[in-house]
Parts: sequence; C-alpha cells; structure tokens
Amino acid sequence: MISYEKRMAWFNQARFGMFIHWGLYSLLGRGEWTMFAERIPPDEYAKLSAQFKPAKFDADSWASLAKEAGMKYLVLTTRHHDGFCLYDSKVSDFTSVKTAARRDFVAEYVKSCRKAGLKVGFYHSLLDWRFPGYFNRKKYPDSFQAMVKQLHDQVRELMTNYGKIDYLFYDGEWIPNVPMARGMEEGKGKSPEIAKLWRAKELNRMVRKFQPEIIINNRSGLDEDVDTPEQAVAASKPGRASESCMTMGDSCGWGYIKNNSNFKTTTQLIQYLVTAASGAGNYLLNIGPKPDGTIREEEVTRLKEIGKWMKVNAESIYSSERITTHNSPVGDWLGGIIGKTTAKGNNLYWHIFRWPGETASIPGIKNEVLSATVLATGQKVKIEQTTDGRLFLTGLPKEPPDQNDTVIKLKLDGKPKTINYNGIPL
Ligand code: FHN
Repeated sequence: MISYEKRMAWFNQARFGMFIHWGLYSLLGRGEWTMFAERIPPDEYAKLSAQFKPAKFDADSWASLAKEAGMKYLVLTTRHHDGFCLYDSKVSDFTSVKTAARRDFVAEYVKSCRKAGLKVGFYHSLLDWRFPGYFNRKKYPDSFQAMVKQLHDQVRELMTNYGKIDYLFYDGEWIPNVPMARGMEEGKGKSPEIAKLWRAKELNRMVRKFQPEIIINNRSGLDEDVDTPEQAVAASKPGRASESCMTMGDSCGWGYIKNNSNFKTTTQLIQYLVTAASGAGNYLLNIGPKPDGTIREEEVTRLKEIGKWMKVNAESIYSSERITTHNSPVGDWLGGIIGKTTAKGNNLYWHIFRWPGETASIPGIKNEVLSATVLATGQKVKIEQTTDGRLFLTGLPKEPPDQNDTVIKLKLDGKPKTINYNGIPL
C-alpha cells in the first residue's frame, strides 16, 4: 500500500480547495438543513426533484473559477443528509438521473475537474434523514441497517464508476444518543461506537481496495487521514494532515441561502487561508451554487479577488511546512501582532495584515536573514538583526502594497529556527 506521506503529498502541496454544497435544498434558498429544520416530511420534500432542472449547470465554469482562485481540488456533495443523489445510483430512485434533471452531475463534475487539472473530491453523507431508523434505531432496526447498507452500496458505486477519486469527505456520522468524539473545532474523528454502527472499518477497507491512493477524512468514526475542523481554522498536529472547512456566509448554511447578509470579506478569507497554511493545514472554502447551477455574485467576486492575491503570493501558501517549537506552529505567533508567518524550505513568509509603516519588527528568528523581498512589488527591504533575535525591516512603503495581506519573503541561512525568550515560548 502506498505510504501515508506519498498519498498526502498532493494534499499538503494544495493547501486550498473548493467545497460545493448543491442539491434540492438549493431550490428552497434556506440552506441544506431545511428539510430537517422545517420538519418537511420526506414525501413532500421529494417533490422538489420535479423542479430540479438546473439548465445553467456548467461544471467547467465551477472548475475554472476554482482554478482562477488558486484552488487545487474540489469537494462536491454527491449526497447530503436529505438523501438526494447528484449521480446515477442504482440503489436509490431519489437521484438527479431518475428525476426531472435526467443528468449525472457527478460525472460532469469529475470530467471538468480533470480537464482543469484539479483533484476530485466527493462529499458523501453517512446519515440519510429519509430513514426512520436514523432517528430511532432501536424502534426501527431494519431501517437503520437499510441506511447503513445504502451507504456501503453508494460508496462502492462512487469508488468504482467514476475513475480515480482523490479525496473522500464523509460527513453526517453522528447518530442520535450515541456518544460523539468529533468536536467541530478540532474535527476529532475517533468514535468506536459510531465506527461500529456504520461498519466503517469494512467500508474504508473497500474504498481503499478500489482507490488505493485515495485520502479519507476523519468523519466515519475513524481518524483515517485528515482532521477536519469546521468553521474555525486549526493547525495540523505533527505528522497529520488537517483541513479547515468554512462557509463564506453565515455558518448556519453551506447550501444556497437566498438572503445571506453576513458574507466574510475577501480580506478575512485570505487571512483564514494564510492561518491554515501557517499551521501546515488546508483551507476548504465553500460555495453554495444557486438552483440553476450558477454561482452567486458574492462568491464569484471573492474567489476572483483571492485569485488575484494568489497570483502574486501563492508560493507562500502551497506546500507550506510546520515551524514548530514547544509543540505549536510558531507560524501562529511568529508574525507578531501585525500578521502571521508561513514557511517553506529556507524561506519564511511574513504575512503582514496590519501594515506598520516604514519599519516592521519581528522577534524570535534564530537564523541569519539573508534577504527580504516584498512579493507584491519585488522591493528588496533593508534588514537589521539584533543578537537576541529581533529583526527590523526598514525602508518599507508608508502604505501597504496589498491591503488584504502584504507578504515579505525572508530568505534564511537554513530551515527556520526560533528562539524562546527566557523560557517564555513565542
Ligand atoms: O451537517 C453538515 C452540514 O450540512 C455541512 O455539510 C457541514 C460541512 O462540513 N458538515 C455538517 C455539519 O458539521
């Protein structure tokens, strides 16, 4: 079997992906939890499939927008908790092929990702609200088992009918009245009882048999390959991959919410991406396409603006590495109050979010700094270092070259080494 390091190589290089929540719920415009939150009976909800004929769906446009933003992979909901499949499942009639749309959107999505040179990720929900056994497995044991069988059968379909799949993002592993280990902030996946009830070991063995290089996240009750903190950015743990997923708008909805007033700014989104990369983790940024398959203006604008920033600064994000001291990524601290740092090889990238003016100071670098360059302009910056590890950059422009995040590339005399001041860690 291919080693963990080899399997994770592309993922740790990528650092940035697009999450896509799209399905029948997009028609309602109130997010992907509407069926549950408004207690819509499954039969009534299923009628939406007669209206779901997204004439403007164009997977190429999704893939090219992701590529323009600097994203290296996509993760699409093949089936969310409502049970509706965006692909040709032979074990369900509730699919986009057998209802009004008459299309296998997953097949079109896979083709477009590959054409754009992007990695293919599938999101698949373990739970399915249509099964009474999900809500009360003691009262409806057969229904619960039928839901588990559907999961195994559908994951097998997805792993065998669409060519090489790069990433499997499970979700919805939690079961009423069963203790859960996964906290949203950490994405801790291990929960033996949950794994047993979903037969997760058997499921993932089958996945890896058909897709030996695939990456599996930590949401089947087993840790598998990737921690997945949600709506918060957390650093990866030593030796383990991590991916922080986040909505652009309100955290209550990943699917299309018609009137979503709280969109994060481009500046915030870039700084979340940097924070993830500073902790050697990935950032999976979500879009919720409209029912017709188009992407709303607020999301397009932000992704294009992020792409403009990435055009100049991507080297400070892709393949970022851990800088660790006392078990925490110094990148979180080394940037001081005014920003954060990411690292790669002998380079430290100082991301300055809050521009200090003509002089900037950063403590804690043990290395000799050989050069300092503003990535946005190419300006070489004057360096002064003190014997106790303080670095001063002078002759900077009065105003920030990039309001979102101006990156200064520091070439060091070796891999970044840091100083603990009088035993007080950074
Ligand atoms: O319930 C889902 C939610 O709808 C969304 O898919 C997120 C994305 O990771 N996951 C679950 C909430 O934790």
